[in-house]
Amino acid sequence: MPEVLLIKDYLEQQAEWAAAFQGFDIEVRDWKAHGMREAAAEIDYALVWHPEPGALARLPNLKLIFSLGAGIDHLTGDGRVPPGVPVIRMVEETLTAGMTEYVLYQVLRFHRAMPEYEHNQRRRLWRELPQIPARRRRVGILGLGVLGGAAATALVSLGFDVAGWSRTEKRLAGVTSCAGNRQLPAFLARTDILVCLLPLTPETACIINAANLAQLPQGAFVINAGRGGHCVEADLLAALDSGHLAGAALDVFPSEPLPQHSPLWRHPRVSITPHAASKTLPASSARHVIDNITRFRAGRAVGPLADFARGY
Ligand code: NDP
Ligand code: OXD
Repeated sequence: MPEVLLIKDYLEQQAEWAAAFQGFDIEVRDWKAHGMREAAAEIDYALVWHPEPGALARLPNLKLIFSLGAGIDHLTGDGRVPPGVPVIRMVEETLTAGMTEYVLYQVLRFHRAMPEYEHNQRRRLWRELPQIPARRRRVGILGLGVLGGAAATALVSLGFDVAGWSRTEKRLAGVTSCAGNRQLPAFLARTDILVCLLPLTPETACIINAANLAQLPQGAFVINAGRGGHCVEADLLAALDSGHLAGAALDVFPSEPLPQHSPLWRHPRVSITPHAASKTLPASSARHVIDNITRFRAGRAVGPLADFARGY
């Protein structure tokens, strides 16, 4: 009998998933449709996103849990992960490339004053704006891991002056490394465009707050593609309305979908995407799953593993 892999929302992209797993010795079932109670003992692996609390713990023979996203905050809630079952983060080239594209696009958009040109076009206003060379634009990336590191390297290749902030010091060609809370003020003070690519943990929650925003130079921009919980919305709006911040691009929100009544929707200096900076696509994420299951079956190391003590 083949082993069984459960996938969240498998049926919504069944053709893509089926093609991606074709030829691999596994039976794939939909997370919701599989009849959790009756068939619980048959499940070997699960590829999940925001599972119901306790649902994974009811699968007695689960060997590996795969997160459908790079973030694991959807699994940190009480009772979501059965003890002893390794959780593997989604780290694969297509997801990383998608985030690099998103960050490059948003940074270039602000760097080249595109929101202002678009505003002027609507007013039929022919006005050149100052052009600052990339080497004089300081980009600061909160989170210099897989995604932040790749975005930082791509920005360096375009000539930007890039720094990154992480828990531990990093060595990345052309990137100034700032580590820990002690170096956060200096990092913020030299950041014209702030990009958040942190995981959401108790230490990083609400990091985009009034006190930290005040340390950015006047006219700075904020790009948040980490998690909504990183940003205190009222503080961000106050900084935009006072003119301290010149603009924000937000992909993630504390409550998703962003509620209809949110003032962010209509704010003239905010641009919104629906948690779509980079998506987990079936073809590439299936390769990551197949690779790990193959390693697991051979008794080899799997990963990258989520570290729940660290929170990411
Ligand atoms: P990684 O785990 O590879 O990187 C996380 C980075 O954050 C590391 O550099 C880490 O430091 C740093 N960090 C964590 N905690 C702290 C802290 N307390 N202080 C300073 N730095 C800290 O994660 P990924 O790059 O793969 O993903 C990052 C996040 O991006 C995800 O958790 C998710 O929230 C978000 N994401 C959003 C998507 C979207 O579409 N909007 C898509 C994919 C991911 P160190 O290196 O020292 O450990
Ligand atoms: C992720 C996400 O964590 O899509 O991968 O948010």
